[in-house]
Amino acid sequence: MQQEKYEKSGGRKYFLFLIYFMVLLLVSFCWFSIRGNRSYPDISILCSPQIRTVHIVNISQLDLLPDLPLERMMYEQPKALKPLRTDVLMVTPWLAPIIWDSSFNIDILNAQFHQKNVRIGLTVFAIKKYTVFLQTFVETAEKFFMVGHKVNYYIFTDRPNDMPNITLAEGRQLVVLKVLSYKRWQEVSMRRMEMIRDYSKERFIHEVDYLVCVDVDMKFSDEVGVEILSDVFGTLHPGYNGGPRERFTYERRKASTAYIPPDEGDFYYAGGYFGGTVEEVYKLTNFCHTAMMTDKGNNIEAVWHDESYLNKYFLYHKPTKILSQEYLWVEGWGVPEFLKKRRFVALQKNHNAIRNKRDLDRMRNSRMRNKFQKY
Ligand code: UD2
Repeated sequence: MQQEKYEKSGGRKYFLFLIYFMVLLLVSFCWFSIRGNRSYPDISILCSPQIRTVHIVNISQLDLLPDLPLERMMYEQPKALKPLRTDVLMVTPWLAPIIWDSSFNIDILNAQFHQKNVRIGLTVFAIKKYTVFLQTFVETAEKFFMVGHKVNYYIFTDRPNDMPNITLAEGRQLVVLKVLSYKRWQEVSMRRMEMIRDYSKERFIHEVDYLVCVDVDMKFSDEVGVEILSDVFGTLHPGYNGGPRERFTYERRKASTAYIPPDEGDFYYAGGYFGGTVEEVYKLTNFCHTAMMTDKGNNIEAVWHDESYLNKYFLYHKPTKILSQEYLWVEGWGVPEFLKKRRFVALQKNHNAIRNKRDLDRMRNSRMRNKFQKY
């Protein structure tokens, strides 16, 4: 009798286990089908709530695109045989535009970017004494940076209490990200790549469409708008107005991952101004940080730190847009004829006061006297 009871309950357990196993199999099938659907967006496999039936429905991502209203706009007609500027290079050999004043119509661009309802993240680091630059940076950005668009300021700092209180325009917000500081200023500058990479993955990808990554010891002095946005962009360094590539201060030691041979190179890009979609900025910063770490393991540091790795990246992953020196000039420098606007300028800073003493002594004795006087 007991034996029979035992066999009955054993059989029921076996039956329940079988049902459980089949349900698990069906759920896994649905899950992997839906995940797989990311790479084949035209097919969706949907499970009914009871998970008894599986329907195959054709939905294309293109069906979900919103209808955009067509709006009439009045502006000067572009002429195929009338170049907008003849004194500067307006497009690279890989067909990336170089952005100069008079080369674009901001009204057309604003209309396009407003339709996309973009949000732009502006990242800036103010570690240790560099917090003194924050007030001017944010105040001038409020006046000139992406006016009329949605902006998130991401301020990375080890001193959140030093953050000045600034009233922001509607649609703009300021996010303070508390991060570690490093002893050497070179390390502080280089580690920005790692932090931008990590925050891109964890946070920025969910919050903004584009990132613009700049130095803090700067001020905006004219309009910087959506004309700068593209998949991945870099900026011409103000110290080079078309010199030969072998004179660029790329990393020239073969032992470094940032090495560039003398017969390669397009432009010399500034470390203090790059950006693009969050995905592209993630790729760029990941490359630079990984390369730096490889060099660190081999006891070598590239000559211009993060800037050297950035130049290496842009050599083999060409930027889709390039900002001219209008977007990065130096306060107190003369203004050449080709420079119609100075939109973002590096402030003269007292290196002695802002960096620590030991590094300054080393700088005085090396060719690194002034970051912008590279040759
Ligand atoms: C150039 C580049 C910079 C970087 C550096 C590498 C430009 C405009 N600047 O600037 O991007 O590639 O060369 O040598 O192209 N910082 C702190 N606290 C510190 C030290 C640095 O917050 O103690 C941050 C801060 O945002 C600063 C940035 O790192 O703007 C770069 O440091 P820097 O401006 O002193 O470097 P610099 O002038 O040589």
